[in-house]
Amino acid sequence: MDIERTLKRIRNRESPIVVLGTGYVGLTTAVLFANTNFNVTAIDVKKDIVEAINHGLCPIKETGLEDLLKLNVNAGRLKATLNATEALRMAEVIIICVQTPINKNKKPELRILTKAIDTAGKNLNAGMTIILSSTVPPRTTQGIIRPRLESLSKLKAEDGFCLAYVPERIATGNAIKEFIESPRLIGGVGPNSLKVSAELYRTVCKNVIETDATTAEVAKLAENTFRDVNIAFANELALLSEKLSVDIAEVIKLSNTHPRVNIHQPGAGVGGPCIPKDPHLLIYKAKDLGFNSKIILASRHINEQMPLHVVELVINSLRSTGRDIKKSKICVLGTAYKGGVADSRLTPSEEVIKRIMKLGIEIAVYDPHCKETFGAKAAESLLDALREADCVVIMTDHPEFKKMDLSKLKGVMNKNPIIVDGRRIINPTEAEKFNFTYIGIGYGKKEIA
Ligand code: SAJ
Repeated sequence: MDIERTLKRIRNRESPIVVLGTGYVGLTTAVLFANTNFNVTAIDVKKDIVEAINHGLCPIKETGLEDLLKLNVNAGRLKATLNATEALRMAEVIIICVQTPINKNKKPELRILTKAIDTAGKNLNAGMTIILSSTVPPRTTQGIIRPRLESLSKLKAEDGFCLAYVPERIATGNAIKEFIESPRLIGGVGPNSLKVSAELYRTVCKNVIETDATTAEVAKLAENTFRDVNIAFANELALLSEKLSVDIAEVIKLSNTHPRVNIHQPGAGVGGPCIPKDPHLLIYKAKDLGFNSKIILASRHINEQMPLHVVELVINSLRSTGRDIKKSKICVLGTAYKGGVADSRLTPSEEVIKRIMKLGIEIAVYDPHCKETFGAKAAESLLDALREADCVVIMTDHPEFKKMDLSKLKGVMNKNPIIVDGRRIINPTEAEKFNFTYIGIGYGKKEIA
């Protein structure tokens, strides 16, 4: 492989790029490489997504992405297709951005990835650069993907083609800025791959950090596992605060005044396509290597229990206000996994909604961003959801829920209404001023001084 020629073609934006997978990461990647003057083809298996992109429409909600997508489609730098083979024939760079979920046994489900690797491998020509951006268990790039590509293409990595693992860190709502400005890890399978893939990402990213593929895989998983463990600590502290009759919100605010303390936020659970799964990817196969996780799995367990704790708070609050559970009505606010997004993947709301329905309690669900209600009655509006409800359960910290007018809620809910605040976004004093029974995660009833 002529590395200098490859580098030159990248610098001149002459290398056609194919992005496999147009989900959240893939689409942001395709748009931003097109926006730096590469010719980019995005491949997906869904016709409606391909058609939307080619009409300048963005299939995902992300601030500023649709404008950039339209600009680059109209400029002829970006297009989408279902036909991978044709697009790959001309490609010099393939960036793989397919999802890598876990199955119900918490094991990685890599079939979608393997299919994408096989597509790339069967169309891999000498001189190509393959980038894996999907989150994978440690040693996947070197141990599974590299040999698979070499056997399918009859070429050797480093010599016939370059291969690198380049993890994504963007967070919804800030994707473009973070893609460009957040330090970018580049994990090459060898020096040639590292040099070429670092040069490729320097055309878009301001701060490129070079390492090897396996270190980059572990670093990416460690970032999200760090977050999961820290959220679990906040959740366990919240459960303790309820017993100690202190308010976790105040505890965290005060503890975090220490310059080197950053306790995260407790809540109704941890959802999304990444945080609940990445800790399992990180320790996957670790058992085979004689390693048994303690903190990582214990943290996952704590976070997975939080939705059950919310249901317990709901049931106890109905009982303690003298209600017949079977004759009560509950309103659940939020099915998206976090505030401001429409995505309900692995959302804690699912467990809460299904358990309430299983108890035979009437339930209405409302989310201004996400249409999913897991079989429960979908309310058309906030007030419609709250009408004649005995208890409102806040599961997602959407901005709309943070500024709810409690006097309006009081006006439509049943008398002696209850708020169960799963995201601690309502001020307890304010709620009690309107005679709500306020129950919050970690809100230990303070003893009268
Ligand atoms: N959550 C809490 N308490 C907190 C923070 C979050 O309960 O203090 C909950 C949220 O409500 C949500 C879940 O955790 O249900 C995940 O929230 P998140 O903000 O971590 O959301 P993600 O999954 O969209 O983004 C994470 C980010 N990783 C890190 O912040 C280390 C993002 O940078 C990654 O790109 C993304 O995972 C990913 O794709 O890996």
